Amino acid sequence: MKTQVGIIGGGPSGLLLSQLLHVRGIETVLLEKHTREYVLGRIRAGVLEHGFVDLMREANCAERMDIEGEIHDGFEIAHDGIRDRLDLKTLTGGDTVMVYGQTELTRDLYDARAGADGIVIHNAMNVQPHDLKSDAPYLTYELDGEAQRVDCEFIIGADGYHGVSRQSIPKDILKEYERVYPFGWLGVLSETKPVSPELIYAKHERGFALCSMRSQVLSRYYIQVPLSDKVEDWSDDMFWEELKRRLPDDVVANLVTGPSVEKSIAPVRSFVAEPMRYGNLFLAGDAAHIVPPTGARGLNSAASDIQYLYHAFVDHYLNNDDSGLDGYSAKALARVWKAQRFSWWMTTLLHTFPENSGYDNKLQATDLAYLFSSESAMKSMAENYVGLPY
Ligand code: FAS
Ligand code: PHB
Repeated sequence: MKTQVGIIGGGPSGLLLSQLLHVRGIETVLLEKHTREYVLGRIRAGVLEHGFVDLMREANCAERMDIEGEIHDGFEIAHDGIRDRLDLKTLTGGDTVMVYGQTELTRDLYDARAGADGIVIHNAMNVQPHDLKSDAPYLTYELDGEAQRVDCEFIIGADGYHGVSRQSIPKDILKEYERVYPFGWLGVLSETKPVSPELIYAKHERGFALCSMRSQVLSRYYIQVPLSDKVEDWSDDMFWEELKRRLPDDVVANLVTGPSVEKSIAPVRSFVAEPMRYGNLFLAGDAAHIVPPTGARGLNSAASDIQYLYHAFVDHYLNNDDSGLDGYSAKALARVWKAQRFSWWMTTLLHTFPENSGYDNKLQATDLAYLFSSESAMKSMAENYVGLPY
């Protein structure tokens, strides 16, 4: 098989790029190791920057999102028994975020690829990129035990943190930066009415909590738990009781609990791999970077990589201009590191750190008090949360 751009990974990064390039007449083949159902079964992000929303519209994939997604003008931070609101729309001069689950946008992207007869190959096993430094790189994989090959001009590594593409960059060239946090996020999805119309991030001495949602009948809650915890340690009742301990009384009064339809513990870590290009291999999304979910930057950082790659390939194929491809790694990393910084700052602001000294805890409380005492500090948080310019 021959194509212009070979893509490894059928998560949001790979699918969004495949669909955007299709809209501009650029051919792709996408190889995904799991089934579509397996990919859609992973419960992940929930908050989209306005830039991501615009990309979904440019990919002709936003119809359901624009109907079912919810525009949020702000969110709250609960601390010391009270709730302070960050008015994103006012602080940024009109920018907002969209609450629409990653599962749903991935479903929309799969449907769009199928509707366009896009080549998305599931159960592609042992995908391997080859000849990355040549002008004729190619992918091999096995399908139903049969060896297959895709000849392409470029390869996109959109295969997530555990994928094969990052491993294909020589160790003496690849630099990796990492910070592992001493806790995880225990998340529960419940078919209940959200406790509040907007998200509530809670800072509490027992640990961080987050009240989020997927719709008006599907709520998403998280609590910070020790790294040693296992999901089987937590019954639904134990989860709800601990969440209540970390929320202000007036929030608890509105909390509707119910059986978990999904329950999992996500590790909290920061990771960046540089460079994001090696020959004709380009890394995008979680294949190149991971952030703590606190700042809702993970999926949104993937979107900015895709935006840069989309314009770079349009310029290459339609305008005979390679400046976007040549500048991709530096440009993408500049924004990736700003998302890393914001995610680290918001995680440090709101979580309990067992090894913190009394002085550290006073600084943390002061950081929060300063935030809500300063218009400039709130503007800074707001512009990062809605998404810095691409
Ligand atoms: P993905 O990991 O989503 O997709 C990569 C795809 O490549 C997968 O489908 C995988 O099966 C496939 N693949 C891997 N290796 C392959 C191979 N060798 N061959 C073929 N295919 C291969 N972000 C937020 O903003 N908010 C959140 O609350 C949040 N929660 C998260 C919870 C968890 C448990 C995780 C892991 C991530 C979370 N994230 C969150 C971040 C998440 O949303 C990612 O940013 C997003 O999935 C990135 O999308 P992709 O880059 O497409 O990577
Ligand atoms: C979610 O709804 O899953 C979510 C929302 C905001 C975050 C993290 C996760 O910062």
